[in-house]
Amino acid sequence: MRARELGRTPIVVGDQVDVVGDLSGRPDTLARIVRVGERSTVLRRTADDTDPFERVVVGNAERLFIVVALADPPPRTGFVERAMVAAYAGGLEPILCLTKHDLAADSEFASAFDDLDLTIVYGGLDDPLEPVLDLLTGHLTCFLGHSGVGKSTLVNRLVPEADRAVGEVSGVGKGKHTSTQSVALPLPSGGWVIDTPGVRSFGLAHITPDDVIAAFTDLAEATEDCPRGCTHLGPPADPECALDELAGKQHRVAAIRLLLTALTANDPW
Ligand SMILES: Nc1nc2c(ncn2[C@@H]2O[C@H](COP(=O)(O)OP(=O)(O)OP(=O)(O)O)[C@@H](O)[C@H]2O)c(=O)[nH]1
Ligand SMILES: [Mg+2]
Ligand SMILES: [Zn+2]
Repeated sequence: MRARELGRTPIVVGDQVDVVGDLSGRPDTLARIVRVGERSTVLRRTADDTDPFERVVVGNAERLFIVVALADPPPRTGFVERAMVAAYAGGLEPILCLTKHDLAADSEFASAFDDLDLTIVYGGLDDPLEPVLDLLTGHLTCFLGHSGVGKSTLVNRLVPEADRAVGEVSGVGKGKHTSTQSVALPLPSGGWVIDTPGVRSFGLAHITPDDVIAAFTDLAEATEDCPRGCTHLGPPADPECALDELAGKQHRVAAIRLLLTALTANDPW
């Protein structure tokens, strides 16, 4: 249990904590969490884009697996972009993990992210595990995605003892989620995966365009020349944005502006 002196300090999956007391785990023993370590990364979300209350989803994760089914439920680029924004703002490396390739053989979905240097891996039931393991081994990785995309199914293949419940696809925005709590599981090959409950919405009220740009050092430097309050979207919103002056990088600028557009779209679903 948490020590009283921690007050309302949130403790989330992935946190490093100091514990005192009886750590044997025997019946009637007690250990207390007395300190939460400083987090090296923080994945945060809000309920929607106006909600002032932000919650920490996971601490210290190095990588964010954005898990998206190619069908059932149908994929949405907006969700991936928003998850990427949250990853960059929190210091995590985003990776797109596509499932259910068997249900939607030839998909154009991933091509939307061609200019974003986004690593893409297939993690569905028919896909080999090695490419997934190559990305996970030795790291703390958080799985994030809508309900029913196959997060727990993949976790069970990676950590057979995990025995995570998997469920029917209930349709985004309705029905129940199969996983209701986040759980961190050690990979046999080293590292950890965190299975999280399906997200309905992913609000970004706490993130500014500059938080996103900061993840791209070359662009961040250039934006020092932007006018105050520049949202870096370019004309017409920002006619004097310095990103427009970056020779040879306009592909990248356009790609990052897609993320910034998702951030300002105020469409948390
Ligand atoms: N056809 C097909 N079905 C899959 C694949 N991956 C998962 N499923 C099925 O999709 C359903 C939902 O899978 P889950 O692993 O429970 O999904 P989840 O993302 O953990 O869902 P929540 O816990 O609600 O967030 C199950 O019936 C799985 O068998 C796949 O690659 N192909
Ligand atoms: Mg699940
Ligand atoms: Zn700008």
